[in-house]
Amino acid sequence: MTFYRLTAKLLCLTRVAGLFCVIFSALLCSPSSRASPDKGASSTLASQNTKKNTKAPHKGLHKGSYKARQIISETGPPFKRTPELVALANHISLENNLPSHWVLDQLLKAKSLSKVKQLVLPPSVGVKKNWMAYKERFLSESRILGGRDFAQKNWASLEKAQRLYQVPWEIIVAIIGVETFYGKNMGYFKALDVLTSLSMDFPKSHPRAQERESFFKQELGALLKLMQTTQQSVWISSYAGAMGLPQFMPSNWHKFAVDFDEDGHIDLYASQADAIGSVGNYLAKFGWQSHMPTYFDIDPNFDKTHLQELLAPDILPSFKTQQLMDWGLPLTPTVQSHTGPLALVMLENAEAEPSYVLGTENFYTLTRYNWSSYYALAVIELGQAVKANRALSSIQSNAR
Ligand SMILES: [Ca+2]
Repeated sequence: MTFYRLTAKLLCLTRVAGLFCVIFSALLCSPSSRASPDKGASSTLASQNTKKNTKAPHKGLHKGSYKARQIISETGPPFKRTPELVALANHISLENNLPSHWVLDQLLKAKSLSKVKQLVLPPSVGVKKNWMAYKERFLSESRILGGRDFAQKNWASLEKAQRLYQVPWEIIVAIIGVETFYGKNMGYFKALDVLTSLSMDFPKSHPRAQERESFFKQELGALLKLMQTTQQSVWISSYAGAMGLPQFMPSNWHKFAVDFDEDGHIDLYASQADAIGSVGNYLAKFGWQSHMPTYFDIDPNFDKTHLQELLAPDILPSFKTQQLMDWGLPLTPTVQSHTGPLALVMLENAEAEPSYVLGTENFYTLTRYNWSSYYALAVIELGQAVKANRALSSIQSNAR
């Protein structure tokens, strides 16, 4: 996720550097529109964690699940049976219709992770966002070629998802590419540890501590429900609890995950098909519209007289094309023929002039996956690059 997070990836060769790059990236690109950074943040961490694991996968993993290159490498002291922990167990039990003694038993197995409490804090002020740096990181040659290979391997599933959900295959590939580098970086925490830590000890210094703590309690309940339903005890996640190839939070696993390879169970770690279908389903449920562009380019030298009004709705498409023209934006005939609302999206480039695009409702839908315009545009451009590379490979193959 997130973020933001850019060139820092290159610095993530060690775990310590990984922590640094998460923070650095967040500073660079965390968009103001982002109301819920956790998912994005998790993905970014996952993406940035390039450290290769060589140990055997955790023995607790359920057969057929994520067996992995990743291992659980973060731990801490176990939670004690305090009144607060018992109260949390009772709360989750009631909310999710789970046996309270079973919930408490699970929470007593969780470890308190001080690291995740640091990672969920927002970036300190002073570092400017930088779209160009962000883009450079996510549109690396290895990520583009990885997307082409992922598409090649999963072409039947991608075609099926595109047909069923009306979401372009390259968008689905790009989301999985940005989130986890096509499954290479799905995190190295136990989701139970992460979500219990963030439910019990969410940092009070966070500007929205109460809201975030409540969010993580809900996600902890959703995870426990998954654990009980599947009888799988270990779920690997990012530092914010995002899981699998598409980095779904537990509640999203319940709401949007699908058994796309029809083998009888949903596995977003080991089944690339299930991940593909689930991403398509997620975007469809959030209103993806077939054949609608995601954004239009705009000449950055447009009249800035009404810039404040234009940026006020942030990424929410709010303006008709006539309104934009009335305020002096030079719209091409193609944009003028667009019938839906548009948003003027500004992406900062550190000290350089910002970039602008006109986001459509599909652009907005992408930000429902990760509440960031930087994220959405990176996904779009990575998808375009993967699609172009695949087409080029096909031409070269046919020429041989
Ligand atoms: Ca399946």
